[in-house]
Amino acid sequence: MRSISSEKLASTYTYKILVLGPTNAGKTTLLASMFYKLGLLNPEVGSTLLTTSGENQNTLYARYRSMARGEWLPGTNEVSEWKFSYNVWSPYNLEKYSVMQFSYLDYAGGRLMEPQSVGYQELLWRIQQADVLLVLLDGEKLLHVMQGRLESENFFDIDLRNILSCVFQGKAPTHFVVTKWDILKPFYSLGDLKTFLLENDMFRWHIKGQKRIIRLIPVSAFGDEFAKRLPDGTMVRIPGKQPQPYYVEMPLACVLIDQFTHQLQQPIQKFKEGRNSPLLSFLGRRGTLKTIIMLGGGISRFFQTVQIHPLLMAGTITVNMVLDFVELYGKNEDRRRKRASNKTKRLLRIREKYLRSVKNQQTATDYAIICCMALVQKLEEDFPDSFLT
Ligand SMILES: Nc1nc2c(ncn2[C@@H]2O[C@H](COP(=O)(O)OP(=O)(O)OP(=O)(O)O)[C@@H](O)[C@H]2O)c(=O)[nH]1
Ligand SMILES: [Mg+2]
Repeated sequence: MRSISSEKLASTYTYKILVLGPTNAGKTTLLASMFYKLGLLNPEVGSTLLTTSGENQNTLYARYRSMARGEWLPGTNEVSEWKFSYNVWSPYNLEKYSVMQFSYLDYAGGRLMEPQSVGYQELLWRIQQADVLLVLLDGEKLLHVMQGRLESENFFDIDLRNILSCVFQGKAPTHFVVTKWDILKPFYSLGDLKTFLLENDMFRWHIKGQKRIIRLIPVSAFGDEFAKRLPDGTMVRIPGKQPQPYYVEMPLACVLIDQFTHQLQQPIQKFKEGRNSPLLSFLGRRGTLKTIIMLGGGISRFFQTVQIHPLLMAGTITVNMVLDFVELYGKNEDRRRKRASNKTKRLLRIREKYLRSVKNQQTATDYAIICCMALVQKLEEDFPDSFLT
């Protein structure tokens, strides 16, 4: 039986997310719409609930409500930290289990990113501590740049230069989140955007050769039906329509999977570099992740020195599934595209089955992991171009 202390440890295990982006990129709006979507039961994401303090909840709902009324609010322009608890709710025994925490640090862009600014050293420290870095790119601005209405140097040199040079001082998985996708989508696909970004030397040099996971995630806090964009660029609400945010939950869903994959890389590297017998080295070079872990002494021994959610490793069936799921990260694009084919339905069936067995924190964590896998799978299926590395 699992001890109480390890269950407590699991519920307080915190994933640190650092959000960076120029002013007006949509950082606060993303947070408000993500909370709106994940803070209530929603079959799209599974039987999970994101909760936070009463004060945070009021602030985020107020932000979301003004957005839904069609009030385009001014930026917040400050550094703010938000703490969330991720819970699983069982409709079978009517219990709620807290399985992990997320700390979401919204770091305004601009001057803070400049090496001479007062907070620069602290920012670098936070980048190194983060489990995942979210870099928000303003979708509307990108549209203007891609249409040649704004000099691309403005975007790359002013918005991105400082962010890229900070972000790549750390090693954490990095998600480029393209906000306001509702504005970009009628004109360009994610593939067009990926090609456009990679044509820029500075962007390509930063991305190429990186071992970390780098994703490109399109999100919309409004959805496609809520507002109309007039030719002069202003947004007007379409009467009677409500916002239908889409993909706003994906950055959070990717955190757990990408942090696990990232943590796996260290012991794998160590094993490959270790002075193993020729037979072990041979098997390690050619084997699957599971073979390497087995050769490295089993799961708990293999992960001794890295930071992983304690109950993620303990659920033997789920750890097996997660290993299969992340197996293809290091592989070439064709194989990853193959993974992104038609598996969401299967994962959703497994998710339903697991929900029935949720009865303690271990089973709740297993269920939460499957929910995240199903969402990541959906993202990759809908957008095979969302891999940047
Ligand atoms: N059409 C559309 N507009 C959006 C979306 N997300 C944000 N916006 C608009 O973009 C503007 C800026 O959003 P904010 O969330 O305040 O941006 P921010 O990055 O927090 O800005 P600062 O706090 O100044 O750093 C607001 O007027 C939002 O309504 C979206 O998904 N679609
Ligand atoms: Mg803001």
